Amino acid sequence: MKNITELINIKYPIFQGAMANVSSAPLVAAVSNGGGLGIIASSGNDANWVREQIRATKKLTDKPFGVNVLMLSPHAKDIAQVVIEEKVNVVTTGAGNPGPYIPAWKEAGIIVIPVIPSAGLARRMERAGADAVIAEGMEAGGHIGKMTTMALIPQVVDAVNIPVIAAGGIGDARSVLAAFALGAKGVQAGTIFLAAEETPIHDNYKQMVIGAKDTDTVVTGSDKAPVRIIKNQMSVQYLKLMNEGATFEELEKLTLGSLYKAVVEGNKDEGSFMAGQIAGIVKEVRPAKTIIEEIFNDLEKLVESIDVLWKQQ
Ligand code: TUI
Repeated sequence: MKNITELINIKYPIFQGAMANVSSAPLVAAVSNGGGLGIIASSGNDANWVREQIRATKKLTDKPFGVNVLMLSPHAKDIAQVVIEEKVNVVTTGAGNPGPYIPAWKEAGIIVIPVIPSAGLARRMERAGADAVIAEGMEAGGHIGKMTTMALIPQVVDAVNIPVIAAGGIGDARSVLAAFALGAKGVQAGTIFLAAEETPIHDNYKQMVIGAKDTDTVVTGSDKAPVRIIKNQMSVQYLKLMNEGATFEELEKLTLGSLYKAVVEGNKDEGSFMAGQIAGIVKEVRPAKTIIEEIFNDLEKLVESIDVLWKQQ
């Protein structure tokens, strides 16, 4: 099995998770220039927007980068075509089954890496021709599955013969080493890049992440589409209404435009600040390259210290 850095031609086995309305050209290029794999989040944007972001990213980096196609999006089919036309290196997918698109992407020479929340879907993706899978635990921010990273990764690793990338709760060298111990060949991290210097979002969003402690995220949304966000006035109100049996429409009113309010307006009370449970370890705004290099510099020391600890048991 080829390792992930060779497969994609990147320096470090770390992907920047696609974050809706957050991971556009400036962050994506900074991560790829820093030795990881930057990934454009197409989220709900149309195919033209994605094409512009691909072209803008290419102006900022000559390194490989990816595009995430959200299966829930009404523009998924058009975006699936744009990534072929623009010769994107890597496509990741989220929130659904990309099976029907995989043959055309493979035909175009694209490396295809779906995000999956279970071993069953990982197996289906392997059969459909995926090059690797990203197994995402429910510690992650945004739309999540039901399994924890700790339980999900080894079961996905046992289920498939393609490389598994671990996502959900990845914050520093400790979680990267843990992911490798569980059998992952690489990691994907979103939350730690929210506070990257190059991330083009309102500073209040970065401060919300920096200010969050371990227990400060909550899961909103329906059972079918649970979404992890940082606790604030909006999330408290949302969960209160949900517990009182509010209708889908009433809840929808509260969340309408809430991601825009977070990312663009920095509205701390009404915004939907998607972030993972690892937000508590983010302490300052730093360049993406520094965030990546610190993880992989610390990794070697950590392996040695764990070896010593283990032998003392
Ligand atoms: O996609 C994500 N995270 C996201 S997408 C997003 S945009 C959004 N905003 C509000 C509501 C809903 C979406 C924000 N965060 N992560 C990857 C991920 N994929 N997590 C879970 C899944 C997933 C779920 C079901 C992947 C495949 C799947 O397949 C079901 C099936 O069998 O078809």
